[in-house]
Amino acid sequence: MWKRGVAEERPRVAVVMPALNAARTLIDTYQAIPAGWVDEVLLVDDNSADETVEIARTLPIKVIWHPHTVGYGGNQKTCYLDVLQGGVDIVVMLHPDGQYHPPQIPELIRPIVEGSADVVLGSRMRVAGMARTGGMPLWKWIANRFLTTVENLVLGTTLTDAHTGYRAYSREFLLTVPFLRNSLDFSFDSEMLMQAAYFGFRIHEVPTTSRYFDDASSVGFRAGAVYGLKTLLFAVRLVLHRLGLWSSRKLVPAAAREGASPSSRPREPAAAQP
Ligand SMILES: Nc1nc2c(ncn2[C@@H]2O[C@H](COP(=O)(O)OP(=O)(O)OP(=O)(O)O)[C@@H](O)[C@H]2O)c(=O)[nH]1
Ligand SMILES: [Mg+2]
Repeated sequence: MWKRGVAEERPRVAVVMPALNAARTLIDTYQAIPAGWVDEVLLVDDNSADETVEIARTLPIKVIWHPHTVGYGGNQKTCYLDVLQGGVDIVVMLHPDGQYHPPQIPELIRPIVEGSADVVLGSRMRVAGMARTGGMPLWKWIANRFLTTVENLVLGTTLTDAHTGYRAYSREFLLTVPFLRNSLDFSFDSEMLMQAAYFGFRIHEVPTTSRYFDDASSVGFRAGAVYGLKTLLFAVRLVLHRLGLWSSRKLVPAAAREGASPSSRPREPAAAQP
């Protein structure tokens, strides 16, 4: 597999970190990114109340700050816009809160580098018991299993963890999915995944570990319930769109433009899944 300096022709890889109040965990997260696998690192700060921006500026990474808070989804919009325009081929979304394990980045990007996937999810459920061992609260585990099952039924997929925050996306995927139309909040991630399946992109899962501790988890029961409900509502919207009853602009693929690879073409939505 490609590693920096090993081959001339290699994809350009960016790690993007959507941050809110990540000052305590940022440096450790950054330092755990494996040397040689990543060409650029971007942190977008969503108007943190702590020293996230000041600390990020001590690192050899690009920092963008929002003048006002927009939310986790809005933050990712800035992340993807910026790296796409810089010519990136593969984007890894890494939470700067230390929840995920940066040394697993090579495994996460491998299916895209090898041309067998467009979207790769770091699954905490691929290995039985791994999520709970990492400290995932029982209610989050149950909610995740339930939502992932519903999404599999709607999308015709066989995912084990549709709600991981550890993901890699290809340039073609990011140029096709109209992500700027997505939600500003945490349901952005659910929408990205459902769009990926609906547009017929190849989704792979690789097992990844996660840790739960105070600084790595801000989603309480209330925010989690809103997230779950919005995820279900988007699944319903997708079904209605597919049936031609209520179209959604989020499910209309964008025409790939400047910077797209020659293979990047707007895709036909996938046929109704069995
Ligand atoms: N822009 C933005 N980023 C956020 C917000 N909340 C959290 N983040 C960042 O997004 C990452 C994920 O936030 P978490 O609260 O851990 O959410 P999660 O990982 O999806 O959920 P749990 O860890 O299971 O609670 C963190 O690295 C935060 O820095 C927000 O409201 N706006
Ligand atoms: Mg977290």
